[in-house]
Amino acid sequence: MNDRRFHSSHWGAFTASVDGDRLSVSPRAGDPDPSGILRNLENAARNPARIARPVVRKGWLNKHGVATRRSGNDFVSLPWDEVLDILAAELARVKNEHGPQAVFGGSYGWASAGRFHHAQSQLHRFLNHALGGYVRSVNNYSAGAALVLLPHIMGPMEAVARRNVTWEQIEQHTDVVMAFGGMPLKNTAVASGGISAHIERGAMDAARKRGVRFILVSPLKDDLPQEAGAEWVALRPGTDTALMLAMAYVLATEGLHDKAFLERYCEGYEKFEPYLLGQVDGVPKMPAWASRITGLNAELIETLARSLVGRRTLIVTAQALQRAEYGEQPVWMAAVLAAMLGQFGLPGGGYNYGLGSLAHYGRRQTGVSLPALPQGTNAVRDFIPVARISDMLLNPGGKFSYDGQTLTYPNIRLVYWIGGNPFHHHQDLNRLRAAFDRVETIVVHETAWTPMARHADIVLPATMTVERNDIAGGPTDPVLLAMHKLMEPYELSRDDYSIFASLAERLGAAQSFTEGRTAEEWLRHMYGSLEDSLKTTGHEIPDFDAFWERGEIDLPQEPDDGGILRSFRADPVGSPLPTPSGKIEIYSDKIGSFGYADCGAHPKWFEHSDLPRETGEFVLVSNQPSRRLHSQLDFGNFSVEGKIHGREPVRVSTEDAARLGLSDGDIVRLYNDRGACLAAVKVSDAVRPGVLNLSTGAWYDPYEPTGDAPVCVHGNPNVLTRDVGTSSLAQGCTGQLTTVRIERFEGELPPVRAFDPPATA
Ligand SMILES: Nc1nc2c(c(=O)[nH]1)N[C@H]1C(S)=C(S)[C@@H](COP(=O)(O)OP(=O)(O)OC[C@H]3O[C@@H](n4cnc5c(=O)[nH]c(N)nc54)[C@H](O)[C@@H]3O)O[C@H]1N2
Ligand SMILES: Nc1nc2c(c(=O)[nH]1)N[C@H]1C(S)=C(S)[C@@H](COP(=O)(O)OP(=O)(O)OC[C@H]3O[C@@H](n4cnc5c(=O)[nH]c(N)nc54)[C@H](O)[C@@H]3O)O[C@H]1N2
Ligand SMILES: [Mo]
Repeated sequence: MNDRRFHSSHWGAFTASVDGDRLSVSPRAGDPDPSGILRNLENAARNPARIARPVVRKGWLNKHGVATRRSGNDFVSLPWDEVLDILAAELARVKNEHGPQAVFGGSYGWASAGRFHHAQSQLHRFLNHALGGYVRSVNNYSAGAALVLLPHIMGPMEAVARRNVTWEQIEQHTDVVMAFGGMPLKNTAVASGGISAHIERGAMDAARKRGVRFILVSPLKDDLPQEAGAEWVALRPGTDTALMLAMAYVLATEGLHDKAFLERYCEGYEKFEPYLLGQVDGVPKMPAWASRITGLNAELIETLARSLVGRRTLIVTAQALQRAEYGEQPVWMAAVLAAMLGQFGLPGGGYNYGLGSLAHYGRRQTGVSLPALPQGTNAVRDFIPVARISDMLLNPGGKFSYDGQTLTYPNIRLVYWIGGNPFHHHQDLNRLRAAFDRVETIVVHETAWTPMARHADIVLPATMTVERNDIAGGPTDPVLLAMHKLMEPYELSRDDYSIFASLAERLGAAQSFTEGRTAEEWLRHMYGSLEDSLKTTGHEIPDFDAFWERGEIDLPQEPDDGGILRSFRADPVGSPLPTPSGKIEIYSDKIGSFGYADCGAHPKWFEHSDLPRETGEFVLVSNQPSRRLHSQLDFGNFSVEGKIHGREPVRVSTEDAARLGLSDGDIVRLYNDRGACLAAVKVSDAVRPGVLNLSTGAWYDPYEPTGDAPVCVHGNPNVLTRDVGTSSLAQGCTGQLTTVRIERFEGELPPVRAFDPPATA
């Protein structure tokens, strides 16, 4: 096969042809700034890290129904039919003995692009039809705090993040962009569902050329691209709320705040101001106060605050800010600061949560909702906020707070995970291992031997997208893309759909799960429903065969209208915000009524409990990796080329490296009370002193897998991070920041075995 065919991924659309065992991948012709991450696909599909055949853990086969430690690699390979029989019987046992509320099907993760073969949709549909339901998870690791907070204070996250300020508006209208956490191009490489064109570099370049001023507030200088020409404000991580409060203090005390805007469009500024001025706690939130916390010069804070007034100013916060303890506060305080500047709802002004964190934001909306696989009905009511997985497994029957409710953790016997990697996404991996030890059975479908697959009892090999046909599209992308099958399935791997169809048959649910359709028939069916909904708005698209042949078609786009914030500005009475007061809630009676000590009725400065206090301690920033999406295809060419001696690089500031006597390529051990990992030093001027930067995504590679707290020899930061919620309000993930120590690794260097498949009998 040598013809080029169309395909798509979360990091961009492409065409590809097969060259022996490799793919030759070219970015989609219309993409002005494609991502290097595409190169991870070159050597992926026939990589030895793929899972070749279904396997079962020997220890589990001998005594299943009993919780065990799963760190060993004692797998036995069995024929598909036999494994499916064993798994169907186990699902039936758990359901009959404990009910579907003993099955955790939250299965968080990004899976891959494709509307039909979307792993979680397949799993949830299967569990609903075959078992009657499952314990689910709500929210995500990305925006755990913002998803819960924003509806209380402004409106749904989508309205604040997605349908708000666009790159087009910034190019034309904005004077100043103040970006807390930046808008790194590495992050806008990605959008779930696929991207036909990466526009962010061009947009920042054009804006800058028109004279837009970019201010980057971040511990890392490369959180904005060169093209933005930004001023770098290198604050201490975790202290943005203090900086924002001090800027607000300057506005309030110098009478620079927009009183008319606060009066007309906001609720409760007068209840917040006494806190700001120090009348409540005796601590005025003045620049000198914030200077001690943020490490920034007090005059700089004053100048920054004044320089935002009277201009079309846009405040942006990266998602990273809220992926930390008290993560609700910077999201809320950024909204208050923007409200005091009065630019909300004006083109290119106000506040856009998350702009620049993903390529979903800052674009026009697709004018039709894309078809999705129907999920059926889940009869189980129990759920967890997604990052409370270890808490749930370790505390069955335990109580926890969430968004004004007191909920109970269910008692989970079986965990079914597909399309996600908890050993990538979750914090405190040693605690996670202990939590999984409490479960009777873990089932995983995976494309490759990820650490989660190694941790399962039943491992089923799944196809990659390049081995099946699908359709890709995103909510803010103007192109619907065909994902053509490029290669045959690897070894004995099967599509998740076909695996679930076989299981459903064994559990008497074949017809309701498949509705009698093959995968190809589902694709046509889903395309048909898109055709139907477009027709109702007077749009025509070619039929499925023509679309398939062409490889892509354009979808209608919504106008760039600023969404509900713009209409609220135009008419606050006729178009109120969907909050209790109908206004921006600087003060929320509702949140106040929950009585939480860690998130009150207005934004406040809380000092993080996990930041350096002693000499020798550093803040570890574990941000998103530039060479891959999360842990996906960590064995791919582009990802591997970024490693040093096969290990993940940790960036150390030039100043700290000199003081510690470290240079490029040195292997170091990063450690704290929770765990330790090895990484390779990269000295950098882009890192604030006192900060270390180890991005996420290196596959967890424990040196002694059966030990209690083994060293990860590959460089996974989540052996170090803390597993606590953002607050009682949202219980979001707090993985971004933690305190560590660093030392040169002495002794014999252990090999990296992360990508070697386990030995299988
Ligand atoms: N310390 C720290 N931790 C973090 C973060 C952080 O900032 N710091 N960020 C967090 C964030 S924002 C997120 S979103 C999470 C991401 O966490 P995840 O989404 O869990 O990470 P991925 O590596 O994308 O996992 C997707 C998995 O799905 C598999 N997969 C792909 N296609 C298929 C398929 O068709 N079928 C099956 N069965 N499997 C498939 C891939 O091989 C991969 O293993 O991580 C979070 N973790
Ligand atoms: N290449 C690539 N792109 C991705 C992803 C990926 O895995 N790879 N993942 C995607 C996903 S799922 C998501 S949710 C988004 C996540 O989007 P974000 O959460 O915004 O991404 P991060 O890279 O974790 O963090 C952005 C920057 O915030 C800065 N930062 C960290 N802590 C602080 C702080 O306390 N204050 C300030 N001012 N800055 C801080 C860090 O320097 C970091 O580089 O990225 C998406 N984009
Ligand atoms: Mo995310």
